[in-house]
Amino acid sequence: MNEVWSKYPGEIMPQLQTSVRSAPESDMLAEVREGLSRPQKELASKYFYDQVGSLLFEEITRLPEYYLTAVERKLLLQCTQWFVTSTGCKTLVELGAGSASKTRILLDGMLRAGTGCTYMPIDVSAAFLAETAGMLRIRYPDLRIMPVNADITRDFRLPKHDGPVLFALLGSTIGNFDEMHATRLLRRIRGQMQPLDTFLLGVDLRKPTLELEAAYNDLQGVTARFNLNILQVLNRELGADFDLAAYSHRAFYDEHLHRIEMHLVSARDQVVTIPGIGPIALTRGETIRSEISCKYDRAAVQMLFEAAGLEIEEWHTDEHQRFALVLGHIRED
Ligand code: SAH
Ligand code: AVI
Repeated sequence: MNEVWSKYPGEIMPQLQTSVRSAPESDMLAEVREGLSRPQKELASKYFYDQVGSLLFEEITRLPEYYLTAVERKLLLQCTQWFVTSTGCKTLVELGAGSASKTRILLDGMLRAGTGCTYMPIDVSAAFLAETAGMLRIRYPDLRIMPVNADITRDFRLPKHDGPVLFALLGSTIGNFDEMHATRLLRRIRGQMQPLDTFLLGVDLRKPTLELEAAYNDLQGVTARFNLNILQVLNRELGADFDLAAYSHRAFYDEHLHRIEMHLVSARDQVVTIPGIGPIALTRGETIRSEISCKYDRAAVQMLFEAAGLEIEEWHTDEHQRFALVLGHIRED
């Protein structure tokens, strides 16, 4: 079954769609217009993930400075058997699945335990999602793989599936949302859950600034290329005329807000034109914020869960408390 579910009822996305957008163009245009008209110009980080952006993120996960992926992988290797047997999950629904490389640990566990039969990766990056699904179909011929091309910041529908379901949001993707949007996202997940379903969250933990800033300012400049790619996406998708050579990458940790902020810094006074938005002036040194990456501790995760109607069941972390896997369920009032 070589198809990708779309958020549009009745429509199956073509396998090789190259657009980063799963929302109609006017939504992207409206979001970009709104973000660039704020005093601190801003772009939604979901627009990083066209085919190039998705590949650059994969490269980031292999960088020595970007410890997040390696630590989370180690935790998954330690905990998967327990997660799979204790939850009895028959379906794994993963939000923002990417290449699903770490997810294979969970899929192997589900197959070993004989509980699982369905994997539903959800991602906004349509072509990359189709590739991930294709690779997994070859590797796991006995698994039902049902990719869903959707934007998790909007309401989405899931195809019919068996329960119990393990919903997973890994890789610290929750960090890319501020408190209000993170709460909304978790509520949306909570809204899809049945009483026996569980939720697995991967969060990056608060730690010294030096270590965090190194992870977002790698020496090979891959994160800088990832950051600049968002402008390329706007040029292609919206016909904007950003001159990529006139921007540079900046990432820093805000210790008060407990988050990395990633910006694109304008090298000179310049005017960018985006059809349907018009001319946008940037002064030399002015920045566009392209991403936040919030860092958590247990109390902050607990507050987030409570606000979303969820409860922490288990908290697993590594020996240096760099990253945590949090298992949760619906909170009974
Ligand atoms: N879970 C993987 C990938 C994390 S990168 C890991 O742990 O390594 C973040 C992923 O979320 C990307 O694949 C990106 O395309 C996807 N993504 C980002 N914003 C999204 C959105 N609003 N809706 C759906 N997917 C999104
Ligand atoms: C996908 N997300 C959790 C990554 C992060 O760490 O916030 C994206 C990223 N940005 C720069 N490096 C990686």
